[in-house]
Amino acid sequence: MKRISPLITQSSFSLFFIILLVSSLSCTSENPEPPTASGPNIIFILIDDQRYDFLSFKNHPWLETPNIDRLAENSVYFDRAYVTTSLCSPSRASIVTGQYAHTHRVLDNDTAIQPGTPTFPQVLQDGGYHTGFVGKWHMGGSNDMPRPGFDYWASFKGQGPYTDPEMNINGERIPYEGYTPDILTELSIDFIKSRQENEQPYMLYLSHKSIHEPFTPAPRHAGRYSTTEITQPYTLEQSEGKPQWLIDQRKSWHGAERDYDIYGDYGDYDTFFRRYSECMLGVDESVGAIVDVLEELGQLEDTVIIYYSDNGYMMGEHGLIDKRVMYEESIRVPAFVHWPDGTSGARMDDRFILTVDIGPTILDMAGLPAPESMYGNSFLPLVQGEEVSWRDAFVYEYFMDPQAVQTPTIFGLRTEKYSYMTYHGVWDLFELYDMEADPKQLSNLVGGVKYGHAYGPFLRHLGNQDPDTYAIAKALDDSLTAHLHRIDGSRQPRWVQ
Ligand SMILES: [Ca+2]
Repeated sequence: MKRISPLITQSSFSLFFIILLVSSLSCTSENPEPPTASGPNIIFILIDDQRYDFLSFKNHPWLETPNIDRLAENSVYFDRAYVTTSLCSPSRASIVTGQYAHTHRVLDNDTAIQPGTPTFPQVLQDGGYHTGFVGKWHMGGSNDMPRPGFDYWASFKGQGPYTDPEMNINGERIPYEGYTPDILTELSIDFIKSRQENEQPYMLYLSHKSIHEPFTPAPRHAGRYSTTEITQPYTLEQSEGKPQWLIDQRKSWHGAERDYDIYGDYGDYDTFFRRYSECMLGVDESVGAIVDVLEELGQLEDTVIIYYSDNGYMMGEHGLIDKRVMYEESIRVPAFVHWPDGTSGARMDDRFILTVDIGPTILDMAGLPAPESMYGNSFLPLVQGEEVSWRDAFVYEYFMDPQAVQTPTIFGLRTEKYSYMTYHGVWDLFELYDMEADPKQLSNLVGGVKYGHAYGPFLRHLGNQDPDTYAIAKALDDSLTAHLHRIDGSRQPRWVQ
């Protein structure tokens, strides 16, 4: 038997230690300093329930939003910005994860994001950004504790109140007095100012709870529009060619034929509309205050400001109030990017951008790769005026909410020309609108189908009764299915199979 000489053994032993030592030294030298980030400061402002046309910038006849207008006029304004699902928490989850609701599975206003799901704030923090969150998080019921990915946290439970909120500041609950949107603004300004002595870039996520119900304007704005003449939308009375479930909804708590007493004691349509509008004045002042502090610090030109809303709002169109449905007032939102040093000038862009694009875009601005789990695309090339191929259609989905069962599960496809809406779990009409000829969505091209008591797939009845329109609808239907499959979705969601 060959024996190992003690000398060799000793040498091997010493060598082993030398390797260990070198390896240990090498680990120490590679053990990184915290990553450094070199991207711009980024402020993401999210408004709650602001519909796309609710800005004086968008030619609203009497609403006053001078501060947002001033910013929007000097921005790349996205005139066709949409949400992929029109409900607060599911939409907010799509924003932070870059995923559709069928993937992140925050399908109602109580569910939390699954632990471990990559979010853009987490990637920013890991990439060396200092990250702050101020306002309504709402994903996870009444849990107001700091979420992963944030160095600074100032939030509250659920929707939070409009006045005197108990704020959770970095894990400690502190009572505040005053109008919540003002308090969120002050905390945001404190955050911005606190970062001035630090070269590390920051990302501030200001997540307003306004202009959500119960519409509660700041005391200084209450009554501002009390004498303003309110005009109801001319689509309010229109119900011909609509699905029966939607006609029935007119009398529900999300319908225009009820008492407008959802959460607040509005009593009538005019009061309902006026209070929603007066809430917007507080949001406008908030944006103005953020702009003022950046100007004061000489940072308005090189700070990215992204403005978006988590969903739109029906104000009586088609007899509905609230959101959830796929009509434009519910899914289209105001959106712009103000970044004079990073863009090639103010302009209007009419390509489809989506909530799921926000995370990838912010990470792109920060010079960080988006996780593969994010479905959306960075619209930074659009902001910078580059020629890129871009989507010409997108999927919309909404999953029936146990707290609002009058709206069924929806799968839809919005293309440049058409808006196609299918309903899951109800025997009823689908909807198809030619958006070029009928932007207010009055004439349902498949609304004349006699469904009766025949039941069975809607498209089969359409094919029997109107072959020409069937050809259009079938192509859209196939495209919807293909689009859903590309994002790992299905019109037969796995959890109901
Ligand atoms: Ca909302």
